[in-house]
Amino acid sequence: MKNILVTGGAGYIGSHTVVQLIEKGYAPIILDDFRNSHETVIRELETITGKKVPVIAVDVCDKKEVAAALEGMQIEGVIHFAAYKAVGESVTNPLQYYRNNIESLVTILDWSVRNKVTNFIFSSSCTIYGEPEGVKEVTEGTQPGIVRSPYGQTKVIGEQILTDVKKSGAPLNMLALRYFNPIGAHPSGLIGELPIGKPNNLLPFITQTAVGIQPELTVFGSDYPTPDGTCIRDYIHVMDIADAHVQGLHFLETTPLQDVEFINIGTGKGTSVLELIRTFENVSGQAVPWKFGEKRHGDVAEIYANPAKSKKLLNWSTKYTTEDAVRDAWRWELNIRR
Ligand code: GDU
Repeated sequence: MKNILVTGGAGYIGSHTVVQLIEKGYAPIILDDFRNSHETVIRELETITGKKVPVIAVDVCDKKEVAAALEGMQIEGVIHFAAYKAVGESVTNPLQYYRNNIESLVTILDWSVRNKVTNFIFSSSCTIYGEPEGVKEVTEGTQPGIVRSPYGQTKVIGEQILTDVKKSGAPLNMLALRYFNPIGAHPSGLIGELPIGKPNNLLPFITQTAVGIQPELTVFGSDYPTPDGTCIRDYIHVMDIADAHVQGLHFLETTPLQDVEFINIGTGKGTSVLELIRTFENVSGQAVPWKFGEKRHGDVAEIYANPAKSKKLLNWSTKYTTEDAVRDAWRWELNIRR
């Protein structure tokens, strides 16, 4: 079995990817210091998969500890999720974001090159497109607009680091997957997104409002140039994103690459804020109290993926609908509140 190191493997997308790696016959090893995740996730992963999941609890930025913990291990592939991801927090605390997100990538890439890892997948984001002028459906070739948050900049710089490492002749085969808006949870309801404090993202805010933890949802902005005046995003089930990593590994294993490949991971379908609220209400039978509020600084009016490249290269497409994702997020929310 191939050992796959999954940094941030106890986190939201990481944990779902670990499940699917195990189901597809890989041997994932989680490297996570649990600063932004919960150790209970490991137990749930073992319940879902029936397998013991090895965990290395070190900070991925710590070069010495990483090297010591991985000493002698044969690692075939690395999937690097470990990073901070809150856009607003990155604006107030940019240095924390630059230090953590860049240092972790540099450390694990350096270890990977030195230890002859073959395949490497980096978590990028549609945030690297900023607000591209006059374009709503973005392809990997779309000319990006200005990227406004330090979080977004860490993804732009991360992609550049991959490119430069490849150009230097490193034999790594590398993919950067640009996720759109991940939502949903494992259909078992055992793992999902665990926002710490008040959620920043829309669907966790909706589900927390429905259970009464948040009194009311504020819809940021009502006069965007979209059919209902609210922002449009490409919401994608986290299970589909996890699957894209497994397909990504298959691709890397069979295709020696001359350059880093950058690939959109989205559904190709845009959904407005009001549409997502309505979908939630239909699926759950719960009303969500909401009101319109001010626009949120830096929000793009409308963006969704052109997923053609992911289909072609990774032989991947989504299997879950928005309804499935909302239903699974709701099951997860009810499960953690019991
Ligand atoms: N929204 C609300 N009310 C809320 C929360 C969100 O109306 O309480 C709206 C936002 O204004 C936006 C939409 O819901 O129109 C989605 O917002 P999210 O915060 O869930 O997602 P974003 O599209 O802003 O952010 C996502 C990722 C980021 C980054 C970014 C790239 O969460 O990590 O990658 O996409 O644009």
